[in-house]
Amino acid sequence: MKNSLFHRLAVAVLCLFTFGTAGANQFEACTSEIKLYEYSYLGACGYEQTDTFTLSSSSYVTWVRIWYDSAQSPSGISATLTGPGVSLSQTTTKGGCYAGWCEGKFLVNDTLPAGTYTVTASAASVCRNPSGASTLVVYGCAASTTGGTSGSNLLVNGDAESVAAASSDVTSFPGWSTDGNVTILQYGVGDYIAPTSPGPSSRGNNFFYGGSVGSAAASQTVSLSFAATSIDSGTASYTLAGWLGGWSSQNDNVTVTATFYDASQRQVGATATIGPVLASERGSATSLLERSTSASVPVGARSALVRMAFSRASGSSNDGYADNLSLILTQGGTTTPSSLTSRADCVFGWGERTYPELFSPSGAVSKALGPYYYRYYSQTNSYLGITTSDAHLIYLGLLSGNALLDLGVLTTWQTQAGCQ
Ligand SMILES: [Ca+2]
Ligand SMILES: [Ca+2]
Repeated sequence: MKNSLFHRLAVAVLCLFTFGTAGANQFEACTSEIKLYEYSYLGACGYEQTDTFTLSSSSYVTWVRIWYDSAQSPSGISATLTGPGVSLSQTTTKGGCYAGWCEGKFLVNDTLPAGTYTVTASAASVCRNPSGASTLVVYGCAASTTGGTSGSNLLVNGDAESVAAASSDVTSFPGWSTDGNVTILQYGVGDYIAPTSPGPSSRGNNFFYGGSVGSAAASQTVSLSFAATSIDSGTASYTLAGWLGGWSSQNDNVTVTATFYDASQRQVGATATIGPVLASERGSATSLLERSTSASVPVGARSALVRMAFSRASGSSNDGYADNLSLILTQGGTTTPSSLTSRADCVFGWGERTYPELFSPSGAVSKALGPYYYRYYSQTNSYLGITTSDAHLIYLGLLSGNALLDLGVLTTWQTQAGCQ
């Protein structure tokens, strides 16, 4: 016998997930389009034209411009774009023309992961542009200024996982501008913090620390323009959160701040701060403690500068430690209580570690949409989420025949997963 409530909920969630996936693009449009890559020459004239471009970090790509000779290809050109997780073919949209050369607009409008991409234009008319304009230009937003979405972490590489497990110091990594001293290191290397030290249950491989200097800092700017209307009506709020700590009885520490700026780069409102976490708060144990602060986003804010500053008190290593940093903006009444989302995130992380055959790749970004909070796993085409109204764990994927499966109350799974 069909449970009608279950059925209605399943249909609702199916629609929601479908909308959430398809609708992601409209929320992540660039607030200020820039050239991500520029190349003056695309192959040689006379046969299929192929070239590559590289994105050094995950970026929102709006479109790729391919200049072509309109006299030779009066009806435009067709092209393909292939790379990590993408394979697109289309006839380019005709843009502006100059001296017989026209821009073919290859539309992407999606977030592309870091990597090398290949553009192939099947027209002999694509070659060096005699007007001097670059033949191949990739437009979009650097990931650190991507618009973002309500309810999801706006920080790029807030978890230090954008690089492989760092068995030795890594001082150059995506997302952050650093002074060259902030360092990513793997848990368990040397005498630093261990995988089993008190801290987040879902901590990945790596954490941030301050290197071997007295002061070290890293920062990134995130755009808040996607929520401009809510911000200016005073109904947007933010939560700055992270796990912060240090080593043994030393008072080496890290402080994380978020400073808000308006469209003219003038500071607005108060700066949000979490940390420092000193040795007394850690019971002199090498560990990470969760810290967060929430408030209304200052009216007029269009961007936030998030900065982690490490300070050394003892020894040679600057042992302020940080991981799982997040800045989350919520609009109107759709706020999910952060304690619920952090509990859900912990269970999601446990699910990823325990059932990689169901939930891959691990570390998917959590998203809030309406009364749901969930992660989508592209490799296994499945969802793991919660209903925020009654805090039930829900699954949708191959194992459930792509129907919603209610897995019961979250608290049961917290216990199973060892989450607080
Ligand atoms: Ca981490
Ligand atoms: Ca130290």
